[in-house]
Amino acid sequence: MLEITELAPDSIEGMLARHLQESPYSHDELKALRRSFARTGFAKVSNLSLDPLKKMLAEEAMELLERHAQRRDMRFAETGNTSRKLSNVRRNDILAHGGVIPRLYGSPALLSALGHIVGGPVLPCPYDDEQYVITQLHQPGDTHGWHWDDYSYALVWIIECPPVELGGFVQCVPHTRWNKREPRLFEAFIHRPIYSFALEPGDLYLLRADTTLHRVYPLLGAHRRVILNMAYASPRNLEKPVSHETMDALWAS
Ligand SMILES: O=C(O)CCC(=O)C(=O)O
Ligand SMILES: [Fe+2]
Repeated sequence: MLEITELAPDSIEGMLARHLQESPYSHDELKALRRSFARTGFAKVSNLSLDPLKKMLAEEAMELLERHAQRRDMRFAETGNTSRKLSNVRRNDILAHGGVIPRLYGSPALLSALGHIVGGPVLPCPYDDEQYVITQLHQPGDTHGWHWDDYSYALVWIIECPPVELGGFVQCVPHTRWNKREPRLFEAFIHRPIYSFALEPGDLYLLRADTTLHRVYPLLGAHRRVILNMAYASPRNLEKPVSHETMDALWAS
């Protein structure tokens, strides 16, 4: 692992490592984040990054969207036929044409900070295509409908987001399992509470994405909501094969 002193101080990775080394959360705040993550599958971790980095990342994401976004309108049997109405930029286009996002994704300082919150190792996603994706909702009714992710953790950077009354907030049903042949979403809704979270541009949140059923509430009008999702694996994901049906279809060209 690179020592912080080996990173150029003005490099993107260096800025993030220095920020994280100064510990953006107190002991008590960290405890509260861990508790929220374990209980609800969700933790707002906006302080993990700093404003200049958020700004660089947002500018890159908006530029990539303009050039490489693909519109999707799909439903998946594996998640109970819930909708995906959105535009996205795939990982390979982000890697080929971006700089900030691929460099932040693998930052050892970031992985270590995330590990402190989840209470175990957080690893780069072994399936390259799912490592990161930019997603835009921008038409009335656009939604990233109820689903689980293939890998354990998602770090989501909120780049643009309408006020909560206009939709676009996140809902979670934690401690649920994805059976791809029989997803039975309604059973999850009946047996577990649904938690809802408002978000603003500049927020970051961490999700236990493989055991938390989650969605983005449909937009009520033509407002723009843009996020970058960074997916990470747990050691458990590396032990048994993971299939990728919904994500392969969603990110296909
Ligand atoms: O847009 C969001 O906040 C969540 C995105 C998400 O669930 C995903 O990309 O898998
Ligand atoms: Fe997701």
